[in-house]
Amino acid sequence: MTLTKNSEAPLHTDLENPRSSGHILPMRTATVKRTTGETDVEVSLNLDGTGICTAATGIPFLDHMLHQISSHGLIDLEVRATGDIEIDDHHTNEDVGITIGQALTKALGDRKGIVRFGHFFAPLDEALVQVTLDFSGRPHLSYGLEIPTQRVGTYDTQLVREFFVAVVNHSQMTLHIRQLDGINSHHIIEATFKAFARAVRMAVEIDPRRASTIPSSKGVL
Ligand SMILES: [Mn+2]
Repeated sequence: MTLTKNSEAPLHTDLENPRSSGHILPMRTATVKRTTGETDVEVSLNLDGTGICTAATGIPFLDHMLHQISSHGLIDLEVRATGDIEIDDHHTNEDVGITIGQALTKALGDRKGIVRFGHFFAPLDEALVQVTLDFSGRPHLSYGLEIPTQRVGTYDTQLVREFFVAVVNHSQMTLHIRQLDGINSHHIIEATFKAFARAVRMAVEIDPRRASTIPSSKGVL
């Protein structure tokens, strides 16, 4: 469940790590707790992490996907949720998405210095999914997945869209998801989360040429 990696990692020099070149930047972390009549969710994340993940939402397939976000996004992510899964997974799935979106917003702060845009094509065997995103301040989702089965394990595949709607609305992200190929539902969804993770990683990187300005011609995101 929890992966740690550190002891063998080489030390970065100042030249290799833009976050340590010139000025010292704090780790971009956030913790958000959200409680409703339906769910209780706590998310902690570190955008400058190494992919350490604990995911315990009560929805095994969602946990598997959260591990993709962490591992491929190099985001340390801890998600704990209890919800009314005796009804179905809908509320818990959505509220995990909302809380992750809020944690992203909190960790990014004023979004100074970030690359802002991110994109990635992820293959997983026969599946190929493209994710393009922009931490624009304007929530928008274009969702182009055609998942062929109603369920993967016990997970309702309609909830993939619900998860990303929640993340988009609460991180104020513009997100386009395109499925270029794929037959197997598990592969299509997992390729989506991998592509999303890599696109987020690209977008939240600090651009050393941008220094600490806000990446918008309007001066605000
Ligand atoms: Mn898998």
